[in-house]
Amino acid sequence: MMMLPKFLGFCLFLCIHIYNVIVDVTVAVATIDDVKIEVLFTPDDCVKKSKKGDLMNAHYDGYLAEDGTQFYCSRSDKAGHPQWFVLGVGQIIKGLDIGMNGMCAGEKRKVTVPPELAFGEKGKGPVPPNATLVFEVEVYSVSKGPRSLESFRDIDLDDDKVLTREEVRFYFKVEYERDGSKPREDSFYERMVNDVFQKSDHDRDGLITLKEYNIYEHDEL
Ligand SMILES: [Ca+2]
Ligand SMILES: [Ca+2]
Repeated sequence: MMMLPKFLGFCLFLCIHIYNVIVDVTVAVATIDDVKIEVLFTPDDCVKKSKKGDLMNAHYDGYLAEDGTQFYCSRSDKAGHPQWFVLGVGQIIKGLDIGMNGMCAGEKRKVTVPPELAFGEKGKGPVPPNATLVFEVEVYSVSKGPRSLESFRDIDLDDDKVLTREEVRFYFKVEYERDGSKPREDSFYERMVNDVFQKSDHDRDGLITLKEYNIYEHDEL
């Protein structure tokens, strides 16, 4: 006679489980098409366009679509420096990973992102639950990002399978100036290096191993 409640309990567990799976599927429905992209400005020379894995430098302002409240401004964050990030690998919210694809240096866009591709039903900090967000982004530079095995080998000058700050800095400098961009002051590259080590040197020993570096490739292996 005790079988029935047990069975019901199991069924309940199963039903909740199935419900969760269905909810998960529902949440994942938002797609690339749900990100609205408006190009506000395109420079004359707009040949080299961003793609997944590229290292980008950009300013972005974030607003709530509902009432236009500004919730983020990179110009007032971190002493106003534009943000460095690798595109398409989850360092920025999904909607921006999608909405900032195909941009060139100098380009400005307005990107509208549904909550599913931003902070979802929970929200985060000043962003309330289920909020559609509008970002105004301005890209300063697009360069080959430090993520492929090929670029690891390029960066690892002494071929010892770990990257030092000096190796990463040298790589950025060469990559950045390769396209004829004018040389920048050391602090410019220092910030890039800091950012990369912040995101990749997980054990904080001042070196990036192949394993730490490959975090960018996890979805391509
Ligand atoms: Ca090395
Ligand atoms: Ca390390």
